[in-house]
Amino acid sequence: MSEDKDIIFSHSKNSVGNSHPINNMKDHIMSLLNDFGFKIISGPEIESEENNFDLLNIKKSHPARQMHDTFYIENKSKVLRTHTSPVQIRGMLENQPPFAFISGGKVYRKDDDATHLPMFHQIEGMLVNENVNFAQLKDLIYKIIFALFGEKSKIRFRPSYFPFTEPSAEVDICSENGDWLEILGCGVINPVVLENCNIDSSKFSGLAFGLGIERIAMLKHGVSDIRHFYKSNLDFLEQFK
Ligand code: 2NL
Repeated sequence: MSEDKDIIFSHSKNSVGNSHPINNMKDHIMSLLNDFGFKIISGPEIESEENNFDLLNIKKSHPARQMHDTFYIENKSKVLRTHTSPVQIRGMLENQPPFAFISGGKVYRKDDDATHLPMFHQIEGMLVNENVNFAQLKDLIYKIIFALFGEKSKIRFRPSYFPFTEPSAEVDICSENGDWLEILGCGVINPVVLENCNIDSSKFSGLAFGLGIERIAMLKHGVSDIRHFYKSNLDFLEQFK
């Protein structure tokens, strides 16, 4: 009995645990956005298809909805959320603009390789007001990236497509060796999504962005395989103390 105790406590003599690098990065980004004026909201990881897809203008035929991309549960009546957007949908359904919300947490997709995992973390932000436009979105994204990666960051906006924003862009930053690395997606909220959430799109417009926390942590810490974060290897994890 006393021997077991020694074994159990042997490696915690001089240290208590520390928080995980992904949670640290999440807290860091969330508090930065909170300082910018975004209010933190949260929601469940088990979601309806309506909140996760339909209200976001993701059509029934969209490839993301297929069985090999999304975890369907409870007789296919529910999904494990594939992004944090359904939390933003709940925020829109429960509030009248103006508002600015962020949500962050675990999301689930049927992926598994060096840069994708079946569970990863996202942060999403959304702002709805009168006369919101793409120029304000660009300004906000610059401020976020400057705060995260420094004022000297070189940034590029690339046109992209998401069903829930129009226009949409993906944003890259230039690495030290000159490669462009994607770090977030963003856009002006599609008026269809606002109307789906009972917001008058003739009066209000919005902007939104989403980013993957593991991806940012990999870029910032120079980690090339996302799976390192989840192997519980203390030699790896203790580097981020
Ligand atoms: C990405 C792209 C994005 C959003 C997320 C959003 C949420 C609502 C309405 C409109 Cl409720 N948009 N979120 C918008 C654009 C991009 O994420 O690549 N994330 C990793």
